[in-house]
Amino acid sequence: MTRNLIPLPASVVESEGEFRINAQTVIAAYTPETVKIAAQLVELVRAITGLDLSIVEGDTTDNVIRLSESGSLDLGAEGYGLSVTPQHISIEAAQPAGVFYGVQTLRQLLPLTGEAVIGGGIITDQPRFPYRGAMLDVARHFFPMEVVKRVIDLIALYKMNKLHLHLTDDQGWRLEIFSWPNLTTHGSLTQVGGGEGGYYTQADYAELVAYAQARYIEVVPEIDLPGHTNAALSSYPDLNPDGAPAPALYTGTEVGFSTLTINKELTYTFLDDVVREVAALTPGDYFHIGGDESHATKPEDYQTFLARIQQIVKSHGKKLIGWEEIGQTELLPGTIVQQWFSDFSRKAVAQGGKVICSPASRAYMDMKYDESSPLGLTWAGTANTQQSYEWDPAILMEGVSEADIIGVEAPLWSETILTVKDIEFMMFPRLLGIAEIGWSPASGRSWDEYRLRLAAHGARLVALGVSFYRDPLVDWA
Ligand code: TNX
Repeated sequence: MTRNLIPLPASVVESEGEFRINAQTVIAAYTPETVKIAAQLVELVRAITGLDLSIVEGDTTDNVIRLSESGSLDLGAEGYGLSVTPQHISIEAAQPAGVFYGVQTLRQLLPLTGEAVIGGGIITDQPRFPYRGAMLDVARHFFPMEVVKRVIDLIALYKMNKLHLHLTDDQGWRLEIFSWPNLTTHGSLTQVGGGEGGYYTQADYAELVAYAQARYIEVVPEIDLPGHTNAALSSYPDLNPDGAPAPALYTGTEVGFSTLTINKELTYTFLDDVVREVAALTPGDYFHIGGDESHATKPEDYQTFLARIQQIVKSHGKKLIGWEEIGQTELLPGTIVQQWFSDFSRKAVAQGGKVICSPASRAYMDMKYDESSPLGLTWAGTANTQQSYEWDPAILMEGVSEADIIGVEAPLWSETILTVKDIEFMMFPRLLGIAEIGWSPASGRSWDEYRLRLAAHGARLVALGVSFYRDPLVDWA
């Protein structure tokens, strides 16, 4: 049954017999959500086998792929059971998300060519962590809608459920804000290296959110504050200290020079408007306020700022996420910090906070694989496929244990990333390892076993047209 699944399911028991998809096979689904997932499955099967399966809304017993939402399986909000016998394939889950993940597993069980035969067995699966994400920095270089959709398609296959979009930075503001239009009419006009930049209209962004939602992915918007704000400061002179001129747009890569004006009420009017508009576009729970590398903000101002922004985010009904630096301030209970380089997260945990793990030396998709990588940075070292796989969130920091951690995220900063091919080359295959760390049980995980599974899985990346890095540590089939 197992065909080198990534992420590895919690339990797989193989059995005799096999299911053969043929022209008479039907997909049975009973609820509006599972019918939508069934339609996605029809497309996948068509792409692989050329067969055009029909969907029946109701039961049938033979030659059927059954997708059912059932309360009887206690596998959490995202878990599923998948069984394969000669008569049927059955995917069962308490929630639609679980059905969706069962279908992602089924995709990987289908052979890439030839007859669509799937070996018998039972998979019982659920994720280790509820937050499994990737981040795309659309501020340093802007990426068009199709590129973001491609990233969504690819991360969904590996059961990731969050796409964090780094929407603003010194080099550009990438999301239309109706009440402050100059943020995009001016602030989006360039990017690192001086290219033309770009931005998403609110309609574009809503389309991305919906596209992600159909793949059970929540878009986590980040507005990076109070540093990393040159594009905003350049767009609105009044956001600068009184009398100070607005800075020019910035196309370099050095960071830590910009800050919002902390002791000015207009700053908070601005932020209330921005958070309100972004929150209104966000069906998910989270709002990321950045908070990293605010080297131009005085420490006492940083405290003041965090107190204000937490209230603003709360007033718009969202849960705040910030980069680990916010752990140095007084946090509201339930605040989430994103670890990247230090152990500031411990200070957040001591205040009742939770952690997303993105250790730069392991999980940053913009670190070079090794010195010879044509793209990427090395400030956190290099991270080959083994290094980005061989670590565990629960033993990352003293004083931060499994229960304090909501998950993992693989950020791709885009200072050196210009095209979709660049994105694919840096994310793949490392992202698969991060997805597995977020989903699969920690026990028994080993590089020696994973590298074989990954080697065989390479053909699937090829079939998907992914320009992945053929890391020489893996004996690609
Ligand atoms: C650090 S990680 C940053 C980003 C850069 C990145 C490059 C973090 C929270 N801040 O501004 O793009 O390094 O790797």
